[in-house]
Amino acid sequence: MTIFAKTSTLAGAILALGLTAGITFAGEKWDMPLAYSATNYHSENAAAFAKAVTERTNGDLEIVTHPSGSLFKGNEIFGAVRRGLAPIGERLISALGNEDAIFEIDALPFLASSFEASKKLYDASKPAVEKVLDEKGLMLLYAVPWPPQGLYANKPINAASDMQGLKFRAYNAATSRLAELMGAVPTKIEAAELSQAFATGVAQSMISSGSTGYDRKIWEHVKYWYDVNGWLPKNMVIVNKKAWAGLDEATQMIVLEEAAKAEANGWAKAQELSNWYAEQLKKNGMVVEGPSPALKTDFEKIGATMTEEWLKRTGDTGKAVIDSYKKM
Ligand code: PCA
Repeated sequence: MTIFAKTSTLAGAILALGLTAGITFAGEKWDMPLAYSATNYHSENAAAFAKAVTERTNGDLEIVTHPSGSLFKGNEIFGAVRRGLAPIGERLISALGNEDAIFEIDALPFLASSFEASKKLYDASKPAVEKVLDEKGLMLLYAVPWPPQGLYANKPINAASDMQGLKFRAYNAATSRLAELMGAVPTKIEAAELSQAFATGVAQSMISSGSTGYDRKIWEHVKYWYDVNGWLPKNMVIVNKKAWAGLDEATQMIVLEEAAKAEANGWAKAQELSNWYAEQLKKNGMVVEGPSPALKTDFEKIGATMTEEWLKRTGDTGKAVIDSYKKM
């Protein structure tokens, strides 16, 4: 007994020493919370970015990703990075409408509904997004889109009126508003909790990409996906400016270079996987179709209403971004 106790104390002491030594000599460790599953391309891209930074700085800056909302839940990540609880993290831009309405530009239906248009919208909105981030003590590292958004439902939907009363899983204020305009009943649920929500009947429909449907094996719960091609919201990786200032210049350069690579790789991957995801939904028994003309018209009307509402909230800033996007 005594010997065991002594040994374990000794082992503990050695371990503690090792850990301290590790922290002292191996440089800084940045935990990077992510909201989406480890196998999703956003998370894989972030993990590749983290690995590249860690290797190129020889461990002076070690970045460790935490997918699936395991460190902070999706809706906590922005606040955590802002308060410095995590130095870096990834968040869906359009879910930050409460922080600033400009972030919702990413989920205005039919404003930008292809990868090409979405890239233009990114370029047009980036200065405004970066300005707001800067005011909040944050910096943008990179942003990557989700594939085009479509309508998932547990029954055929031929017009917006078929959505009347359906429980709708929303991922931001814009999708909640869209649900309301269709007569559906929205509840905000993070992707990590999606399967549970559909399994228990808390959700019967949602708008999201084929990517999230695939990740969450949505075919176990709903049969229909209408590829309405509404918009392509983006995730962004942000860093706390105080944490950033703590890095030496050479390390900052490496992070920026790897962020640029991650952005390019992420856009390419999203595009490459877009059709593949739709095929997987089909292979697993789902009906994957374009929207009926009536549904398309309904969505376009709703999109126009939402853009108008958004312009009222963002005023000149929003208008300037839309104008510069339209000129591109
Ligand atoms: N997937 C994320 C956001 C957009 C998307 O395609 C989600 O459903 O939470």
